[in-house]
Amino acid sequence: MFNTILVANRGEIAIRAMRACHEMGIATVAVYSEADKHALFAKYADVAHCIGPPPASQSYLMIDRILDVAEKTGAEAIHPGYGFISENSVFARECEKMGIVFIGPSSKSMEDSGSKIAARKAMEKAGVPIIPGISAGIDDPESTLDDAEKIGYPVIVKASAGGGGIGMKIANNASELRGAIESTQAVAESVFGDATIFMEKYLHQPRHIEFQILADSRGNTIHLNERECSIQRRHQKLIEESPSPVMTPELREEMGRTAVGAAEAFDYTNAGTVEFIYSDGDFYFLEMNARLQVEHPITERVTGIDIVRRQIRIAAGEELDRRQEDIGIHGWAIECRINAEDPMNDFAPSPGRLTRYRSPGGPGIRVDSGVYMGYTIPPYYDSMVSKLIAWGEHRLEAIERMRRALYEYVIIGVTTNIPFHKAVLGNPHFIRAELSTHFIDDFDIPAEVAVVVEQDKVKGATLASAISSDDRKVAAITAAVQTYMSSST
Ligand code: MV4
Repeated sequence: MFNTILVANRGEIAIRAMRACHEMGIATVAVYSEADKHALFAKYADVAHCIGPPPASQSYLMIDRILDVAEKTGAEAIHPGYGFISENSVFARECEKMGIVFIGPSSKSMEDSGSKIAARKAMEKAGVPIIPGISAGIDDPESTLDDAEKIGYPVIVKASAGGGGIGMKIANNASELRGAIESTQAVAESVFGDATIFMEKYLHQPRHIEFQILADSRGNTIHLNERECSIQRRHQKLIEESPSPVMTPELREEMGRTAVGAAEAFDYTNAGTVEFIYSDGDFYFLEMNARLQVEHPITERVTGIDIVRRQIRIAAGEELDRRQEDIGIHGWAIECRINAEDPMNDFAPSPGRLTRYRSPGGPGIRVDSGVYMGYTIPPYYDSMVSKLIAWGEHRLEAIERMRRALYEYVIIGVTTNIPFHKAVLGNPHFIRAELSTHFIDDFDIPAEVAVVVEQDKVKGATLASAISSDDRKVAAITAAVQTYMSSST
């Protein structure tokens, strides 16, 4: 086993990776940008090295500096977290060359799964269902128009180097398709430096269901069931749950077996996720995420398996200690991403100082966070404050606990999306599990959030007048209190 691991990431995920290291008796090295000098993860590590003067947003992409620190500190392995260099095959290859273990798949399998067209071809060959479409780059728009007639409109044009929804365009007819080809090509070239695009049939209002994979380097690949991530806004997931409400044991068996087949076709090792799109009882491969994902804790909660500890053991060459038949599902878990952003103002980021901070607890609650009271959230990175995970014996109990925890959460100094989560968790469609990737578009956010904010104000005012009879104090408390807590807690 490794003695020292460098964590090449920031925030809650850096802490998550280091927690596993500390449990396993492994020393931790953090790298941080100038902007993260006071971040919790830099304090949490055994040693922390600054790798970044401004621009702060670039530091965690500086391959040479990260590898320098690894050499200097004698780290034998690097945990990349998610985002930043986690799916960078060049970084993984540099690690391989230097004899440093990259805690993730090989650079080769990262490359093979990274190209969407190559992945479609590989999946076709492996017998994994793919969305009806063309498994080749578009170079002749005219023949593509013929192909689209055969597939049937609407179609969607995507960048081969893309992912996460960047540079996709839907076309309802031939003239829209001409425009979609041109604009997607331009975006693909400018964002990914690769203008290769392809086309698929557009599936209306699908659900997003993904399978967690664990694969060791000795030929064992298993799945840890599915997560449903249909509640998203502009390709950013906001609420995830496991299991998926649409799943049956038979469908899970089939999709799970397919996901394992997909991972094996990429020669995949370590933890990864196979994303599917689910529509009207059919499912199709969407992409392979070659990293640990933000939403991994809900899978940990319902399977009882610590995914990060398994990542480290797999990277050290150990054999998986579980077989597929050992994997169960215990209850239901939901994750809400708590972001410093304003749901009433188009989710505009709201960085700033956390003048008060108190996270929820009690039965079934897990909070993964990288912040503390008095910490200033910098404006350079994503706006996540924490991941709030609620577990219950069944879906409704998980929802009830999540709502209770959202009302326990005290975050003052920045605007958060907590009222948005309260609104969704109280929405009848959500409670009935009528989900789709269009849920948020069909959901009147300003109206629903306004109702929650108004109700909480009344609750706050009632509480405040019980605490104080000073009008100014009551007004201040009313404004601050949107929780079960008084502002003095
Ligand atoms: C699609 C689709 C409908 N039809 N492909 C979005 C992210 C990228 N990985 C692929 N995405 C989609 N591809 C076809 N042929 C709808 C989406 C999509 C989506 C997919 C998963 C999760 C959320 C989504 C939100 C909007 C659109």
